[in-house]
Amino acid sequence: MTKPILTYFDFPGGRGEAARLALHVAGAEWTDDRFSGNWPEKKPSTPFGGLPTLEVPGKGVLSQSNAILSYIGREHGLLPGDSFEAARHEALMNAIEELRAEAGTTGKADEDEKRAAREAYAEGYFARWATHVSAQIKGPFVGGDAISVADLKLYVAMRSYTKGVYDYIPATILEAYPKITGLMAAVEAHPRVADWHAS
Ligand SMILES: N[C@@H](CCC(=O)N[C@@H](CS)C(=O)NCC(=O)O)C(=O)O
Repeated sequence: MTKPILTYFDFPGGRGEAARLALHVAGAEWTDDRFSGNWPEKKPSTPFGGLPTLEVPGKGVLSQSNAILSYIGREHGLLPGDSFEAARHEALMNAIEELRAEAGTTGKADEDEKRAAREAYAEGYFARWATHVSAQIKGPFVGGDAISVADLKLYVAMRSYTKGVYDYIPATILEAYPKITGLMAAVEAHPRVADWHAS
């Protein structure tokens, strides 16, 4: 093996898509391994029982999406060189994982309960979260003019909302947060991101 292998489920979203985008934006040589085999069989062989993983030649298998993004960011200049500023970007990535966990609690089996949970989430947790995140964005990207792995993670996570993936959460929910929609537009306009979407 001469190139890192990024393994993730075969869909263009979630924790793995941000890492795919990061490797592509970085111009790295890498293998895009889209797992479609027997997951229960493979799961125990991963470091923490989940995907994505990044296998790095001569090093080993790295797990946890934020650690993978930080590693790619440090290796390829997609995290700021200043330690504090890099940690601020990593804090934002952690906040995205917290949002995912909270959103996960709204997936009720009963439709009425789901609607109530999603509406409360949108007006409460999500609104507070998006206000905090907006304050972290210098504009257009988190750190100002340079794109980072935190921008890519935020972009992928927020795309689920603008695509209306969550029942009972309007696809317009981000319109109240121009810093976030501005960041998404800037990520989408980045030539390497456009190239990824065209390929
Ligand atoms: N904290 C981990 C969570 C990993 C995770 O739960 N990944 C999901 C896909 S996005 C997964 O592997 N789900 C299948 C499972 O947990 O069995 C990370 O950030 O990478």
